[in-house]
Amino acid sequence: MSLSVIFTTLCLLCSLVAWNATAGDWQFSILDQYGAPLEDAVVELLPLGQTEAATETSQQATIKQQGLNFVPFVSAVQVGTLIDFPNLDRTRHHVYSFSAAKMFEIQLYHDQPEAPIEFDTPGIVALGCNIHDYMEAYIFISESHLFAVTDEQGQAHFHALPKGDYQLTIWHPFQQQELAPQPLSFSELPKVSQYQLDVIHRPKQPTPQRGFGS
Ligand SMILES: [Cu+2]
Repeated sequence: MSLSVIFTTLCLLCSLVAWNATAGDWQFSILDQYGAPLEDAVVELLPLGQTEAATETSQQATIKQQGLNFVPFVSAVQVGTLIDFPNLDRTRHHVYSFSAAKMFEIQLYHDQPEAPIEFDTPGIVALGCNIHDYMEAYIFISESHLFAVTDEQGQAHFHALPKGDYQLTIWHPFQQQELAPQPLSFSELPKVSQYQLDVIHRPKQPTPQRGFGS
């Protein structure tokens, strides 16, 4: 393929992407201090000066214990969400949190715990397991209904966002400093924003040893 053909193809792809971007889309790109895409960062948009739309039904979410780890590692939920903690492993787990936003424990169990846990206070909850010390996961409990967790490419997307003023909060479990929340305006035009976060680089969940805890 000649260079000009490649270039034309790329341009065509670019224009398709641009054409596909509809008004009201806001894309966030979160990077670490070295400029590498940062996965598992929470991006929260809190509408300012607007009344939050009341949630008709209580939201539900799931954090599995699978392969001797929590899945997903980071969850973002709206305050009032009920979270289920199904155990898909053959090993029993004992899930707990000592975080102020929600203290609870689910004693040693298999399969499905008796009832989901309601997360009724905004804040951060760190999860652990009494049996497997290395197990960890985080829940970001948001006052807003607008939040997303970045993917492997460090991307978070908001679609069909109403124009207005928002307070932006970005959070990561391994952040070295808290990024101050900042007010931002959104004009309904497709927008791309990029932010950098200083994080500690460590494996998010060490690979469990075979047979450990069983
Ligand atoms: Cu466990």
